[in-house]
Amino acid sequence: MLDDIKSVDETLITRTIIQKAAEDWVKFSECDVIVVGAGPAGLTASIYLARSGLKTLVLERRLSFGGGIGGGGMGLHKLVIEQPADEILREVGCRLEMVEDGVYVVDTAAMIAKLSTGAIDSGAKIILGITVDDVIFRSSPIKIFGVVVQWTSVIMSGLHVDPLPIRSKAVIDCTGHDAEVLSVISRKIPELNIMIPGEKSMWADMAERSTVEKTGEVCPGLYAAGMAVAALYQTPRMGPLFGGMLLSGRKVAELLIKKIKS
Ligand code: 48F
Repeated sequence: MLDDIKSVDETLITRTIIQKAAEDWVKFSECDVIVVGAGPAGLTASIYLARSGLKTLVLERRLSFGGGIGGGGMGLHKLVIEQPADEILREVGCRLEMVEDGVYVVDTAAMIAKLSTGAIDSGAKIILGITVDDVIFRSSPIKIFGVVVQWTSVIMSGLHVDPLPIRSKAVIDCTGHDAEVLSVISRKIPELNIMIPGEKSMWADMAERSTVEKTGEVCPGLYAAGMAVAALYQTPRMGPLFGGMLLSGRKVAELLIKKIKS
């Protein structure tokens, strides 16, 4: 049995990783949509964007998927989903248990696995360990043309290493409560007059509806989905009720598919 294990030259490992990673970076140095953050909103958006044939790159700061899904409700491994968001999870084969009519509970691990598999199977490229640090912009009229990225490990080290730009037709801020891309432009492009007041206190029903309603374009080339929307418009939080995150991700994808493909 041990004789069956293929021997692999160490330098082949190195050459393969460097060459194949470089091929991805070159291929995605220009793409249709950059999704910043692989939480529920970002993963859902990327499923529909990539499925429609748009070249979709998801950049995630951590070395794992799912954003806030894994934390469930106060660390318990369950989340609540309300209709019609259940249809998004059913599409990717995620098991749901009905709690009452139109209300479901889901295992956090299953939701992370199925949404991320759905995004990858649809053709989205997800790269982990990358932090979006800034945007590319042009003035008169102001438009966002992509993002500036850095290894998360470099940012954590505190070393001064210049980042690299990636161009895209659109960028979606799916970075959650801190709305990180929007925060950067609020500081660095003051002419946009964008402020990030942060979300309001909890009101689950209102939060779900307003997050989905206000999901969309913030300025030319830049969109917001998920909790970044609540942080931008100071709408309420909803806690571990996640239907709005999925519907927000699907809505931003539909808006962009229409815009880019028309
Ligand atoms: O926080 P997160 O899950 O955002 P979301 O998709 O969903 C919010 C819910 O999880 C929950 C909630 C709903 O009731 O309140 O909090 O809006 O996922 C955001 C992802 O973005 C990554 C971060 O690591 C997380 O995985 N992220 C944040 N900033 C950056 C980033 C950045 N600058 N560059 C790359 N990734």
